[in-house]
Amino acid sequence: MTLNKTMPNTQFLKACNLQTTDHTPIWLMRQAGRYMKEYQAVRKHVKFLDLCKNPELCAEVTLTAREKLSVDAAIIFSDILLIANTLGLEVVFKEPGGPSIINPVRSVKDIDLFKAPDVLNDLSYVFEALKITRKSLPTDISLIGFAGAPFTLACYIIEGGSSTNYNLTKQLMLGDKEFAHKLLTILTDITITYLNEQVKNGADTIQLFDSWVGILSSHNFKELVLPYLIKIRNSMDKSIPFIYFGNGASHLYTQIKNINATVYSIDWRMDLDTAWDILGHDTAIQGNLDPSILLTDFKTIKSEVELIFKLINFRPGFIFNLGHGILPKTPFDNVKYLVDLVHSISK
Ligand code: 1CP
Repeated sequence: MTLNKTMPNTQFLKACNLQTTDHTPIWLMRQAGRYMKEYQAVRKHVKFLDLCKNPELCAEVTLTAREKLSVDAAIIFSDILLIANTLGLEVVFKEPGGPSIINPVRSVKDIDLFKAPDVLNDLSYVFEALKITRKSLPTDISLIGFAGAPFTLACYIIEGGSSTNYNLTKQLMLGDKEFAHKLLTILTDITITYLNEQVKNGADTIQLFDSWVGILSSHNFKELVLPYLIKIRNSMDKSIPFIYFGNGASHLYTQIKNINATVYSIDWRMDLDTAWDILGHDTAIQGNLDPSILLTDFKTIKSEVELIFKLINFRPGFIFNLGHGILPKTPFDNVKYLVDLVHSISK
């Protein structure tokens, strides 16, 4: 944790801690990616997984996106699925297509075949990338480490890749609670080691991505998923902001507030002021611009940004972001316009 002791209080960290800031900090989920020509240029020569496992290149991609956009935080370039390798699961990346897992997990027997996890060694390239990035990052800019939340990881691990409805995941997890708890316990434990090691290597903030949690009913979430999220949260140093992103999860907010996160990252489905009322004004909020707004034009972007500022009335503890990641077809100029606009309006 020595690296963090030397870190200044960035505008982003101040907002996480509900302090007043010089401007509203902004960063964007998936700020490094397909929509950016510099990223496309790197990917022309390097396969996605080779990029993820190359610390110097990951640092370069992370820093380039941060600089080009002038956002207040960098998020380390990596992927939520890489952690599956430490259990002996083979992640591949199909082009076109996306990530998939060659040996999906569908029974307690499959879980018993996991290799003994060695997070520190198997994911050392992520920790190295964080160290390199932190060294080159301006001291007034935050560095966010991240992981997939256990349920979202379980979705991919069970289905073997993306799915439209994750029905197989629900069938197996809701139908066999022993299987569900066994899998979620293992995923929780490796996530705890993974996140704490990211902090040791320079991440000053952690975000947990729960991209698919919204498919669960409130009572299944409470019984099956919430205890693991609380366990992860309680394993982390309280001085490190902990951001929980639950996508499509506004029906779960009364449960989600029990995670006791520093910041809740919200999607666009519920208006910000209503969401904040439910999640509680003792925590910071991040979000909630619909990513498809960035496919439109400056005028539409401006009116949506103004609406968000009207809803929060410049209250401290707000971090501007999208309600989900930047869509691959988003024009770069629209993204840059958004960042500059948020900075200028809030100054
Ligand atoms: O070059 C390419 O086409 C690769 C596209 C890509 C990128 C740029 C993937 C494959 N992953 C990433 C990087 C990534 N993934 C980052 C770091 C970059 C940044 O944010 O600037 C992060 C934070 C993630 C997190 C991630 N991966 C999530 C959670 C956030 C979300 O979008 O919901 C998820 C669900 C994944 C899985 C994944 N990896 C890649 C894709 C295309 C997907 C989604 C697959 C699906 O549709 O379910």
